[in-house]
Amino acid sequence: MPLTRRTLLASASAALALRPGPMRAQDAMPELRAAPALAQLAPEGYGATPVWTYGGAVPGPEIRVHAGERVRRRFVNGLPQDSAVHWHGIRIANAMDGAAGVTQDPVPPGGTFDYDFVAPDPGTYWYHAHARSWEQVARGLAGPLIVEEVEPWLGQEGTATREVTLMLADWRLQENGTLHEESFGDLHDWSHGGRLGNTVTINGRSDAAISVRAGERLRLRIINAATARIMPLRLEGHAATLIALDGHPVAPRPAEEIVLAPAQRADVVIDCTGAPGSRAQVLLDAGRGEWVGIGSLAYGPEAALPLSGVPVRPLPMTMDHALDLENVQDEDLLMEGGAMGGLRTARLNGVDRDFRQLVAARRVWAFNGVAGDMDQPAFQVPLGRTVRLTLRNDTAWAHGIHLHGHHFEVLSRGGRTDPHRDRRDTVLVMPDEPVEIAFVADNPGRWLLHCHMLGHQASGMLSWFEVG
Ligand SMILES: [Cu+2]
Repeated sequence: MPLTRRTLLASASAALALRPGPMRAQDAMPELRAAPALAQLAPEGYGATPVWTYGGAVPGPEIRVHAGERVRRRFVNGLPQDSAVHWHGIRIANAMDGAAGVTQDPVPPGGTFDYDFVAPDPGTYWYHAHARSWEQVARGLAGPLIVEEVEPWLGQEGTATREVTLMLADWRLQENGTLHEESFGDLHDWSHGGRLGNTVTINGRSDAAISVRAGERLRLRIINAATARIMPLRLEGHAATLIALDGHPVAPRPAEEIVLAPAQRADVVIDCTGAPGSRAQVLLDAGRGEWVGIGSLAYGPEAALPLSGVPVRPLPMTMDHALDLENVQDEDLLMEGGAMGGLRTARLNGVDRDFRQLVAARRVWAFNGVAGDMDQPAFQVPLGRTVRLTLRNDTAWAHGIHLHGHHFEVLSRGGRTDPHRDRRDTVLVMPDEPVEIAFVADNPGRWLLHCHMLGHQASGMLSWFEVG
């Protein structure tokens, strides 16, 4: 048979058919399907909750890669609404960012979109819907995205022997287990602290029991996937050591209490000092210092392992780029509006409106005097320039401000230098406490900048910046 392109292809495909070896990476495009499903959020005996899921469960499947590897997923939209998937905290190629209407067209019901990107930095990340996110995330569309260190950290001297992901979510459930749908988009919620739920779950259960063995040292990857609830957390009877925030390594430090705004993550190490057969509660401050159990560490009956006894080994520091604060572009982000905020006017559809008109249009917050208009960026910056952004909260509420595509350093809070200078992708800004952050604008494109209280985002706290 003469060797032609046609026969070459025919024999190649025949060979493939005959040798069902492992699929090559470039052939595989695993599906990530969003679709309605039932989830047993409340304890057995209560009704299951109709939710929206990735892969049929809440949280969605944990995606795990090593730093520098590609994440590839064919998103399939089995929802009754347009959607898109955002990969929160990943310094991602702009076209893969999943911001519906900004970096891609929304994916219609029945449609697909292929996400294919490199995850450059190790750490604890997550993915979630970025279309009507105030509803879609509250219905369950979120999952963990874990980027492992290139050189294994787990199992080394002073590290942990095992790790557990704890994805926390906040649901507004009715007696029969269904979501309270009538209050989706409630403007009273949006103009206050956002849609707060009445049931907090860990990994999709309101009575989660995390199995542990006495004596072992654990790395906990904690993710706040709530749409509005700020979560102060404690582990009853356990001393936690903080090792990373929003994926970024920090010099290990004691953390008796961890406060996670929506979208924030913390990695902590704990020594399981409880007795075999005992239980320790995961405690959440539900407001005004009222600590409630939202799950537990459940010790198995096995005899205790010897405690590690050595200091917690830090994660390898991985960030490569340095801030150039000598030659910096200064920008401001002024937050205004909301209940008790005294906002007089803000621009909407290019025209200044009074607060009554803003309420009628369901835009009750403003960034720099603009109530969610997207025609102009908040700022533009040349590629590679360092930006120092001062976040000023002139409202009566806390806001968790998130920048897409970049990681920033927290320089100061309330006018005082931040002792830790943590690197993050989401920062909690309290009323009347300006926060200075800085980042190298090293990722070209149009990037969203918004409050991660998702009802706030939907009602005015949304803008964008352009790099390059
Ligand atoms: Cu907010």
